[in-house]
This record gives sequence, C-alpha cells and structure tokens, in this order.
Amino acid sequence: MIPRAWRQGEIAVIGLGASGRAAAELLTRDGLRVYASDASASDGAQRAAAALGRLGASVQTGGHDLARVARAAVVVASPGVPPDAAPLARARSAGLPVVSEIEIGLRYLPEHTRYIAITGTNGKTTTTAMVGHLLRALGLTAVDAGNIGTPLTEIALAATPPAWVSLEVSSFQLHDTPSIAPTVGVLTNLSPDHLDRYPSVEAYYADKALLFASGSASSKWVLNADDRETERMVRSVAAAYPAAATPAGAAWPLRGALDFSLKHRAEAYYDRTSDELVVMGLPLLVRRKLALFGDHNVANALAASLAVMAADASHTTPVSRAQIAAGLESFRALPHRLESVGEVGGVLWINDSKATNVSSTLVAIEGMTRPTVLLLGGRHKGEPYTALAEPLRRTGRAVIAYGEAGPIVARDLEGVVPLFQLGSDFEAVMAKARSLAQPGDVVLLSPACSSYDMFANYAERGATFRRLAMQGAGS
Ligand code: UMA
Repeated sequence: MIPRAWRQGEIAVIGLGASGRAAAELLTRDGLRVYASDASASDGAQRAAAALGRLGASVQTGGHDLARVARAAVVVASPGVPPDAAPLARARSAGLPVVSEIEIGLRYLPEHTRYIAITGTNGKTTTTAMVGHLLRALGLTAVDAGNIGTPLTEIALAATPPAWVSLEVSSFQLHDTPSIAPTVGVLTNLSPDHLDRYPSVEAYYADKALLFASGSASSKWVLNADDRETERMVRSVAAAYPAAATPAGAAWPLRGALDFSLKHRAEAYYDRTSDELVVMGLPLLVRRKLALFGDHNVANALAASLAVMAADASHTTPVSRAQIAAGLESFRALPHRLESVGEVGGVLWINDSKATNVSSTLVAIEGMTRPTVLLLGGRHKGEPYTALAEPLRRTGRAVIAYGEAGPIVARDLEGVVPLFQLGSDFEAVMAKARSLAQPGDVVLLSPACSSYDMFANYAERGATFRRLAMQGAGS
C-alpha cells in the first residue's frame, strides 16, 4: 500500500522510459499528484510526457527541476538512472525516500498475486521466461515482468492482475526495492558486470544480495550449487540476518534454500549418466528434449522447474510434474540469446547480442563446436577481455574488435587468434566477418559490451545482425 505521506505530497518520477511511464501512469490513475521528468527530449520521452500529461500528470522533458524534486514526498527512480544522477543525488541530500518502479508495482499488486523473483548475472531473462512458461503450462494465469521488458506497474494496473508474476529483477532494480519478498527467489549465478555503473564488484553484489533482505520464514530460495560467489553471498546474507539462518551443519546456511547443479546431486540436477534432469528426487525430462543450446540452459531449466515446484506444494503432484516437463519441452530460446539466425553458404550465423558482459560471452564461446569468427565490441563496461583467450585458442577462427571498446579488446586479445580492429560501422564489421568465415564456420555476435555506442539497445543490435547476416541468403 502507498503511505499516506506519499498521497499528501507530490511524487517525482525520474525518467520517462518504459518504467517511468508505467509508474507515473499507475500513480496518476490512482489520483496521486505526479511530476514526471526526463533529462532527454527524445521523441520517446516527449510521447510519454504527452500521454501522461493527458492523464493529468505534470510533465517535463529535456531536464529535471531539481528544486521541485527536492520538495517531493517520494522519488521514483527508473533503473537506468544512476544513483549519482543529479535528481537522485538531490533527493537523497534532501532526505527523501527514493524507490524503484518495482517497489511501486509491488505495493499495488493485489494480495492474491504471488511472484517468483529471478536475479543473477546471466541467465535471468531466460529463466524468467521459463518460469512464466511453466506456470502457464500448469494452467495458471502468469505473466513475465520486470527487467525482461514489461514494467511491474503495468501489470499492477491491469483490470485483472494475474495469479502469478515471474519477475526478473536487475541489480539496479533491487537497489531501491525494500519491499521485495518473493514466494520464491532465484539467484542464477554471480560474476562481475556493470562496472561502468558500480565502483566495485562488491557494490554490484551488494545490490544483488538485497533479493534476500525482506524474506520471511516461508520464503524459498533457489540457488546455484556450482557457483562459488553465490555460496559466498548466501553465507554473508545468513550472517547478516540471523533469523533467516539454519542450524550449523545444514547444507546451506539460509532457511528455505534449495539448490541446482550440473555437477552433482542436488534438489535439481543433471544426471549425465542417464542424460536426465532430476528435480526433487525424480527424473523430470531427458535433456535432448530441451530445445535449447548449451549446458547453461540446462542450469536455467533446472532452476526454473525447481522454482515452480517450490512455489506451491500442488505443483509437485505427478500430473503437475508431467505438465512442467511438457512446458520445458515446448520452451524455445528467446531472441538475441544464442539465437541461430540461419546458415548461408555453409556458415552459421548466431545472434547472442544479449551477451553484454564477459562471462556471458565466455559461455557462448565455450559452447561453440565449429571454428568461430567472433564479433566483440561496443561500449566498454570495465571488465578485461583476457578471460576469453583460452576458449578462443580452441575454437576461434578470428576476432573482429569494433566500436568504442575495439582498442581495449585488441590490446587484451592481441596474438591469441587473428584479430581485426574496425571502427563503428556495423556493415563493415559484417562484411569483414563474411570475408573471414569459411564453409563450416560460425559467425558469432557475442559482444561482451553494451550496444549504446552504436545502437539504441541490444535488441536493435541483434536485429541489425540478423538482417545483414541474411542479406546473403538465397543470392
Ligand atoms: N534518464 C533521465 N535522467 C537521468 C538518466 C536517464 O531522465 O539522469 C532517462 C533517459 O533519458 C531515458 C530514461 O531515463 O528516457 C530511461 O530509463 P531506463 O534506462 O531505466 O529505461 P526503461 O525504458 O525504463 O527500461 C528499464 C530497464 N532498463 C535498464 O535497466 C537500463 C529495462 O531493462 C527493463 O526492461 C524496463 O525498465 C522494464 O522493467 C533493460 C536492461 O538493459 C532490458 N537492463 C539491464 C540488463 O539487463 O543488463 C539491467
């Protein structure tokens, strides 16, 4: 629920992207006074401002009125607005509460709507989509929301909110969401990311740990038993919240913890001998029935099925297990995540534009079984690329280093495989890839960088790759 103090004052919504627009709409429709502003005067921001203005919100594009923000009752931050951005810094120095759009969404969700929250460095979007798909396979009303694309406030605004939400939460969103208390929380894995925004890896992990901060005695946590950083985090969380800790000697120091593993027996694990995914003590599905590429997707499938079964005891009956298995079988890879675009002249083009950090690109290269021309670059996010050298020595045909990060990529991977440094012309990058790839090769866009130096977002980058890759088809 919304505190009375927020109702009495003005609510400042910072950013008019998807989150800000949806949050401002929800609050305005509920009769609250809203001042929504965006630093940019882009077409998108102006369209959002016009729509909100018609609903009765006070709007501004091309800047924020900082004095007005400082007088607000509460400030709602869009996840992409860094905490040190002027309006948020001003709000904090004025002692105002700063909350995320997800926090607003959670406060408005009806009590009967339950949610499974998924975070982690990699695999969280696929796992979120799988969780939603499995809940629907069980015949439940469920929507996918949060970082995956649809703001939670948009779901909360719906005339009939669903029974379940599969909610992807990024570290940016967790930063200002004190109410998060999911029925099941999933942590897929942890590795360095977003070092362009955080001063250190520890600061990034600290935001991820907020997933656990408001858990209750009945919360369930799905954790990656193969990931050292996850284990370390769970230990520190249990130490910080003694009420949530288990007695000494338990497998995990946190109450309600369930684990998944690709390496050994766990509540959900992959049995390599029988080639089966085993969940809660029983075989669920033969791996080859999963239409997804790579071991990391087996891990995502284990995490998703475990989360759905942990969410409600009724999801573990034989009938439900069969529905979950069928759901896993019918799930298809999301666009831009190791998406096979097509084969032209014996060369397979794979779009992994969503790989915006080094660990994600590492998983992609490790999964390649054919000589690979790797497109690496974009806006540098602070991590070194040297970790890619070893798998590249095995399958790399060549690396094309491009965009703002090109010189750093070239410095880090010099001498590992043939490396070509290009500028920021993506058509030239694709032409070079075409000239280097031989029949039987793969051209892999797995850039380990964000796209913002050359594209609006990773989806536009992936779509451009797809279009240019297929230009040669049929000719
Ligand atoms: N802005 C200001 N003032 C500032 C800085 C920015 O007004 O000081 C404005 C920008 O001009 C822009 C708006 O803020 O108009 C953008 O806000 P935003 O970046 O939060 O974008 P949204 O459209 O609201 O999208 C966000 C998430 N984006 C980010 O976290 C960067 C989306 O995740 C998410 O799908 C959406 O909310 C709905 O929940 C995208 C993402 O890239 C996919 N996430 C990162 C990732 O997955 O790695 C975390």
